Amino acid sequence: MGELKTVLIPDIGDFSDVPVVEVFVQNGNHVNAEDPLIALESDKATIDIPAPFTGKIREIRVKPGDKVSEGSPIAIIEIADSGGNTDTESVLRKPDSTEKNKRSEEATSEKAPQVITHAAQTESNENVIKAEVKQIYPASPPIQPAPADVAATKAHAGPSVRRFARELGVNLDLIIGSGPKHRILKEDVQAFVKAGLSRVCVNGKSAPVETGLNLLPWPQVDFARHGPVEIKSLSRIKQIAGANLHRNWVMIPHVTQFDEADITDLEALRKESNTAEKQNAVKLTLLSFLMKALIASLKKFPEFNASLDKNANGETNLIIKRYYHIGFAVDTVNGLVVPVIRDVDQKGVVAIARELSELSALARENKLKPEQMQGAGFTISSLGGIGGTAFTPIINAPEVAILGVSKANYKPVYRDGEFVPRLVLPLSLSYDHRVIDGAAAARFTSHLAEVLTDMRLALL
Ligand code: CAO
Repeated sequence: MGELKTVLIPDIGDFSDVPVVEVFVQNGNHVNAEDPLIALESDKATIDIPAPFTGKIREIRVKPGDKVSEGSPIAIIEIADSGGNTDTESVLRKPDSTEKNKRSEEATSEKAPQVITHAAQTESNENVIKAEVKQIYPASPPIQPAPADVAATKAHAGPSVRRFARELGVNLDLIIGSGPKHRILKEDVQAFVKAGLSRVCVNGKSAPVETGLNLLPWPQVDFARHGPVEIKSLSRIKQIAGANLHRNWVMIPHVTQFDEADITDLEALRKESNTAEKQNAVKLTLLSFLMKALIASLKKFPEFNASLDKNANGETNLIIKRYYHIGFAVDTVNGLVVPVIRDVDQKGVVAIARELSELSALARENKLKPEQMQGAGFTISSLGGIGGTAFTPIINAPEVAILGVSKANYKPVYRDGEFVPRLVLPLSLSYDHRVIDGAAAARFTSHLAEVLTDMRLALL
């Protein structure tokens, strides 16, 4: 039989009567030097008391709940190597000051603990995992969902730390502790939660939370150094419109759905109507038919004629408008303005065309009254008279969608076994993805294209 030595509580600083929270060993267990024997928990820190030497546990002198101070006996170990310390009665192992300082630094440090995955909990591959984790999360760990039964984890931690982790919903399997043998301390759990709160997951990896756009400053260039320049101030309309466009572009998650409508028959009807209507001096433009067709689609898909709104309790609602006021973008020398035709659903194509013409004339003369630019539920931006095949219009907040229209062109369309020339109108619908799903947007443009192809559908 080897030599028996009593292990005493070493110098644990100013602590006394510290409760034992966990005993890690049992009679007969083999322990290596530095293996934790018991854990103490003071108000400020969790302290592991390690075995001072390798050997077999012959007696345990403490149980959870006992209070101990420096010099209290913990256990009797039969030492394996009799060539070591031969002090027969007791061994008071004082951790050297460097180790003590390191431990207390670790206990109070805000440095995040390292993290492992579920599949990787064995000691053998721990170093590899630690290296991988360090690569992926150089500074701190990601938020991971805790398993349903956090207490069932095999992580190396005392009962109070487990309880603490359970209360916070932290999965201890995801933490490599900073205690001896990677024992998880309360501070490790706190650091894990802190790190999680300050990070978000992007593509499965953690990323710092940024509240602003955190952009680089705008480049300052002296253009005159590179050649002759002319300085022109922005019009008032451009300044106001620019600020609105900027806000809308930044704040609304835009998606643009592209589609095409066969307007061959519509264009024939429009041309024919214009011949007959000439006496009234109102030219029926494509835009007036578009507005009429649009009302049919808005009635079928009401969430496109809507606005997001926060109520007094901070809850977000969708306000669906049961009126149909349509804005249309007008290009003027001073910039873009958006007059509004009210109650389009109650007007015929001729009345719409008349109003379109009057309002665009007022817009170009800079004579629109504020009320003539208010109340739209949906906006059309038509560049068809100019050109282009498609574009991504910016939603006019607080609306949730805008229809861009580009130049119609004849295209070969395959019909009944042959290609036939058809006049095809490109549609570009930008929508607020917080309100409208992609499928709804595709249904909306398909429906609108159908109506434009056969305007009789607008009457149904
Ligand atoms: N495809 C092919 N031709 C088109 C067309 C289209 N989508 N839309 C209009 N046209 C034709 C018209 O038929 C007309 O030809 P005719 O004289 O032979 O009939 C010609 O182009 C001019 O039309 P228009 O532009 O004067 O009339 P409109 O009703 O179509 O448009 C208005 C009125 C106010 C929308 C337009 O003048 C305008 O200002 N458009 C610019 C809008 C804009 O800047 N949008 C960008 C905003 S940024 O998001």
